[in-house]
Amino acid sequence: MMFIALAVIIVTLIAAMVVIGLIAMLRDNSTAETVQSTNLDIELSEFSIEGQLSAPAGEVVLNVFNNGAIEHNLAIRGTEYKSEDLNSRGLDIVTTQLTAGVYEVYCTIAGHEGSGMLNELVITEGGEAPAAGGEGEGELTPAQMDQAMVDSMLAFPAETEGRGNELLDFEVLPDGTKQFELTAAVTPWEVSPGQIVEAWTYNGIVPAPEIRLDVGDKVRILVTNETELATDVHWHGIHTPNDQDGVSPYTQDPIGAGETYTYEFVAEDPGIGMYHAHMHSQISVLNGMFGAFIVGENPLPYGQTVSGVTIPEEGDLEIAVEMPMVLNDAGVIGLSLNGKSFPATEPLVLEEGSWSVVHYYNEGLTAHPMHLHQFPQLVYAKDGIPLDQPYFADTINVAPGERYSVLFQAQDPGTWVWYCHILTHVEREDGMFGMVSAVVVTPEEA
Ligand SMILES: [Cu+2]
Repeated sequence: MMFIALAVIIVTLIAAMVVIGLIAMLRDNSTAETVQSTNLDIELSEFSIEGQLSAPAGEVVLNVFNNGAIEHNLAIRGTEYKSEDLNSRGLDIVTTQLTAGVYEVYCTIAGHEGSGMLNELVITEGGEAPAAGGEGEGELTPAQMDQAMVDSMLAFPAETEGRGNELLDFEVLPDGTKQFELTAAVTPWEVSPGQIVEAWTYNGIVPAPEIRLDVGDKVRILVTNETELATDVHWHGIHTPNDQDGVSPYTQDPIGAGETYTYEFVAEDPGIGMYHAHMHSQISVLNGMFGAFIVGENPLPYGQTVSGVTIPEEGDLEIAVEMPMVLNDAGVIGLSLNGKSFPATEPLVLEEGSWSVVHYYNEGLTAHPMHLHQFPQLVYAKDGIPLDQPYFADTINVAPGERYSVLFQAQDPGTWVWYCHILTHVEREDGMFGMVSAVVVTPEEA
């Protein structure tokens, strides 16, 4: 009996193994005949599309990952294939059927393609090995790259429509109050020549109009919201009563679409501040709703000697140009200085020997080390607070929300470049762009 039982078990096991083997063989055959599927990992960021960008024809599965800080997506031009809009660290899997050809992949969010989110997806004939180096690089020859860099630099300064930081006019009311008007709206803005984006603006410009007050001014600011989202305005770095701080719903009701809201306070302290929306700031501020707000006189270190350099006394120190330098790196505006990307940035033109004051503001998402060739910059105020011990630096790292005020003397004629020293914020394979400007010093009149 035991012998028979053992024989039955052995025969059953052998039969089972044969059946499993047959099923596996059948499976292999069917897979090989029906579907050739390739998985590609593609990474989105500010502002590039990188990763595996080559596959044989057939089913191509795109694992689209947003490694940037702001929202992005991926679309294949000329097809219906498009990922979801992905928040930072978001992933979407897009299954496509593509025939051989070269497809443009891009981000459909306004301004992102123009800022660099464009690449090529190469689909080869089925069965061919993917082309080597299929990451969209090496498309330009070294000579072409040299030429593109020179051409982009010689285009500076390029004309574009619109200029930010214009001084905001006000009306003086019978009781002496200075009344300003701001309108928040989505309006076109030319970031660099031909690159027109749907910016979120105050009074149609990026950066918003500069507000200047004297200490002690009574101020009234009417804010009309023509965007579709509710908003508010925070006076960053300016002392106000709590109910004027602009943080809805804590300190006020949100300003709904189509509504007008009035802020009213006394500018009691000097300040080098900025103003921007607080609600939905990751949309509105990054897309352009920010501006400079200055109260009172500059706290310059008159007569002080710093690192062996004596700053002239008040009355002897004439400031030829005082300007805001507002940094941004995200939204539809992208990597920019005062709302413009090189070569549309504006040079600071100074006569030899003249003095200039610059207030750096960072309204973006990452720090930018701002470097000026040749002239040491005397950092005399941080966030509008005068420094007891001002210091010279040639590179000033400005983090989001910070302000640094600097004084420098333009001592030598020539074009001196002035830029963010994070090199990918200023150069691409196809030339210079983004956070670059220059101080142009003209020889002193004989
Ligand atoms: Cu930078």
